Amino acid sequence: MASQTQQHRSRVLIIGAGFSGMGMAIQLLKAGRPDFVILEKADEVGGTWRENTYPGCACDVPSHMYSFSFEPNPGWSELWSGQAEIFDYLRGLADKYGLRAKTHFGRTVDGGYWDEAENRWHVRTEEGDEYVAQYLVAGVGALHVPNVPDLPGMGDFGGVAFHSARWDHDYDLTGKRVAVIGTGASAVQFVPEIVDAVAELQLYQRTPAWVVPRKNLSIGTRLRRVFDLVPPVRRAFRNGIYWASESLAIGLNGHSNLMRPLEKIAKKNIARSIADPVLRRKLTPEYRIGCKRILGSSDYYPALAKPNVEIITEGIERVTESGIVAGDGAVREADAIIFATGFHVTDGFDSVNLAGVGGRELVPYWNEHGIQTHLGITVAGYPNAFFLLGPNTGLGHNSVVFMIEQQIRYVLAAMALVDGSAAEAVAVRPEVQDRFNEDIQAKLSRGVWTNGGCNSWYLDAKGVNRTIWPGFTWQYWLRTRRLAPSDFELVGTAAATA
Ligand code: N01
Repeated sequence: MASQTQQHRSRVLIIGAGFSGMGMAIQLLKAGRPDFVILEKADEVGGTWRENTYPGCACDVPSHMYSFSFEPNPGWSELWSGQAEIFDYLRGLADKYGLRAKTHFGRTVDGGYWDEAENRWHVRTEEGDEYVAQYLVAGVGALHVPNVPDLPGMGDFGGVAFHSARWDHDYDLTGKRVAVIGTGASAVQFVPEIVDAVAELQLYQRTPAWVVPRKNLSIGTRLRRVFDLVPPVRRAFRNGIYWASESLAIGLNGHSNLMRPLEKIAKKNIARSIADPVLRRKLTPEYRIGCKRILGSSDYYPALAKPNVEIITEGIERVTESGIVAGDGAVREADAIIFATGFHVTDGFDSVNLAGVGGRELVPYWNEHGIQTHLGITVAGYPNAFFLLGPNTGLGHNSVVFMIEQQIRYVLAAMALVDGSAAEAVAVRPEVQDRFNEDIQAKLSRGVWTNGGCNSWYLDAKGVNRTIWPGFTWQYWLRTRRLAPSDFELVGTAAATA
């Protein structure tokens, strides 16, 4: 129920209580800046790890790396932990730092504007509240608006249908004929989990994924004790994972021939499980590995080889009341349709449609001119507004939590710059932002994400890569390590015009 309209004021307003927002909140507390509010649309913290609960959901980045360096968890039970354990980690952080008391749950941000007279952000929520803050930090994530394709006839379907990020746990798949649409990271994880329960699994594949073998490793209690008691060992373990992951960036960044051995390994992964040469060909991608996210599973192809599985590559013509008609006219009855069709990536920013200086709205401007930021963190014309895991800071090879940490440090440095001046705000200079974008787009044009011969969510509708950081993560660390005051204009005092 909508609460009474209220105005809330704080120094900092954080949007989202996932990894980004919580990390920012913790570092604000550590920096002695407790005057902040977190807005969260749901009723619990955790972001993507609260929303994605499909069977087999796990992170494909090792947990010792996919966690905050300042909040290690020596107790991870597996190398690649499952959703429940990551969600527990995040909830534990909320408890430890008292973040729930600072979070306004059930608040969906509807947009906001920069008040140039007051030098404050005003943010509206769908529930009718208004939040006013000097600093705005958006940690909304890129992968949270489910993409459910508008298939002809979908409205007629009489069965159950849901998206992988909205898994219907009340619906028992046992003995059902289940159509799965999509073969990305989500499908590769849940298909092996449901295959034995369902009567039929009809897998609609538009483009095959590169899937390298990967068996999870459980971390035994003895090793966990060592990690707990001897932090340098845990740190060495984490560093090992970090540098091993970084080595992948050499191939992804333009030396794609270096990725050939990985393609061979992935092809062997198919060959080991799939005897039928026609099916093998269907499952073998024709684009370069790394162009789409590289997936890891030793269970996926064995699942596809089961007799109750059919892989349909002829596309989808329409949905009927009782099933799906494929592109070749074949009709398959289905009790349920599961969309593993990913997310509307750039729409994720719609919730932060901010009107900056001169009332310019960010989302229409980006739609017209393309998404541009400085370092994925700040945007010219939007004083004191910061993104965490913003455009062009996603990764195809390492932990985004590492990126978030660098961004948080940068945001704190921007706040310190304001504190050390007579100004109320800072805004990145347009020419600095332009230079940054020219530089990364030039680098991206050499990388496999842009010219690897595939279409992926890394690219926008015009084929421009607005998602991936083209480089090593240590290069990002280097670029964000120190904020250059000369990159920013001071806003809100005589100093701004001096
Ligand atoms: O989504 P995706 P996802 N008709 O966009 C197909 C992270 N993640 O949820 O390739 C038919 O990758 C689409 O086909 P095509 C990770 O960053 C991480 O699986 O576009 N098919 C594709 O096969 C990941 O990259 C983890 O031709 C349609 C699939 O649906 C990101 O989230 C786990 C279609 C979508 O794949 C997204 O992964 C899960 C249509 N109209 C997610 N539209 C781990 O850490 C789309 N498709 C392990």
